[in-house]
Amino acid sequence: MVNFSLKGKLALVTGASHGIGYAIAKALYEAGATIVFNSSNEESLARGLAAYAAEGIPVRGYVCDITDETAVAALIARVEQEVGTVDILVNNAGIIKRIPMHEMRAEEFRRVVDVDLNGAFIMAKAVIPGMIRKGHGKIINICSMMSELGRETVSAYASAKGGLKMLTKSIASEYGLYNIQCNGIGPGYIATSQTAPLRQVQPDGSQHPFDRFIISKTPAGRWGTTEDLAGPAVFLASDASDFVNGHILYVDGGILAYIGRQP
Ligand code: NAP
Ligand code: GCO
Repeated sequence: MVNFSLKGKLALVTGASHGIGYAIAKALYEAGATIVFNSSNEESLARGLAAYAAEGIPVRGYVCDITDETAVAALIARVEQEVGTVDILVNNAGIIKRIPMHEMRAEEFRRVVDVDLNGAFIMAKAVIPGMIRKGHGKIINICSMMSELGRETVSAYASAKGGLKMLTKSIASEYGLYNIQCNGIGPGYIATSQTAPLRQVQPDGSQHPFDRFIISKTPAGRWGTTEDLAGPAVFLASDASDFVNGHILYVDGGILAYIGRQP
């Protein structure tokens, strides 16, 4: 029987107070993992802890900005002291700024890349030594459609997520010998707070044009839900994927395969 169980494993999911990170953390818990997560601030952490408690999911949460290497080192040391060595890292935390590139300030571009790419590097660098000591590890980077495609106003985000795809392949290449597998999940368009502006009903009550566009580009004819990512995350976190390495698993309802529905 293929082993999808995460029993006995410790998973750290970044930015998991809500959204995709929360759904992935819940799925890993339901597969047997112990869950720890971080938020960037106390308020979000408190909301996340309340949400897990409401569902009866025991978690430990910490405030930590993933772009702060000193804070991340302290986080991992604290997790190792309080819970154990991280077996599974899900680099989920991320931001987006939708600004036409010629209007975007360099510090805005830098911030997106700092969180979405450098943050994932910092987190992975912090957990790899423990994974080497344990003789195994799973790193799952949450990439994007924008790891493959561009679109207007998301130049920083696409640049970061494209880099995250290559960071995934780099970690897979450098640490495969230590029985560490690093893969990515590339969600399609998922209904979360991050994409809420793209689905907002127009002042005249009509559907957002981008909402209509994504539905026409998705064979399934719908936005993804955070629950659509649960199974792929459990698979990539489990022993069942021990020979899958450096792969980006697109969970996009078929967007990347489809020319789009005729209007
Ligand atoms: P979200 O609701 O905006 O959640 C993102 C999370 O990242 C927040 O919980 C936030 O933490 C955390 N975060 C941001 N900056 C951080 C920092 N410096 N340090 C620590 N945590 C930080 O977004 P989402 O839709 O769930 O997306 C989650 C991931 O999936 C992101 O990487 C996103 O790029 C990616 N993605 C999303 C979609 C989509 O359609 N929604 C599709 C493809 C990929 P707090 O607010 O709790 O502090
Ligand atoms: C956007 C969206 C996308 C999604 C996701 C798609 O503005 O185009 O926010 O970038 O977040 O990354 O996979």
